[in-house]
Amino acid sequence: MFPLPMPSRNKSRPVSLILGVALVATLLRAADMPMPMQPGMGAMPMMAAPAVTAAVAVLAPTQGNEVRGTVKFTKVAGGVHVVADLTGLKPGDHGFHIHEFGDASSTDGAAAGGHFNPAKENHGAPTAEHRHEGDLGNIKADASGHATLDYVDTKLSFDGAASIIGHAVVVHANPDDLATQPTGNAGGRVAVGVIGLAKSG
Ligand SMILES: [Cu+2]
Ligand SMILES: [Zn+2]
Repeated sequence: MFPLPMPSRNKSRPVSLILGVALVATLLRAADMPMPMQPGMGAMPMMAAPAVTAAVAVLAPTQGNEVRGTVKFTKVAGGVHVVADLTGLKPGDHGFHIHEFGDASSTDGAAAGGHFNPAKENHGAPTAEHRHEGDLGNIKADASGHATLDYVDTKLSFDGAASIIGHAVVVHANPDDLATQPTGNAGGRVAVGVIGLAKSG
């Protein structure tokens, strides 16, 4: 083996010296750099987001359906008060859920994804200990297709990863059997509405 030719080493030394100086200069400059903040910002506490206490979903029919209405959610002691009022349904029970995505952009409601399930539970009845957070059970329409629901749900939340805000309410063509995984076998989606912030009180 021959050693590396001297000219190469002689040339490389000044280059590495320059790079070294440049690196030190960069580090010193970074240390001197002010924090990317507005003056005085660091001295003030961060503004906490106001607690969410009310939400609403306005449901619109999917293609070929006439189901529409509102679902209101209000924070109460022990849970969230759910008040729904829908029209245009076939008489009888209809699966009624909160789905994962607040996306009503597809004509069949499919963009709303599956049931909202932040706790990774199985599908179940709204009264079940273990259920998807989005499992609100069924809503029953009378002979004229009008349906109302009024109850306090102990699993729904307005806080953190479990918050229902930004997700979607979906009404189905068929009853939720409260057992079949992971959908309740409730059939097609007849109405979708995104859950948004509402004025409190
Ligand atoms: Cu559903
Ligand atoms: Zn479910």
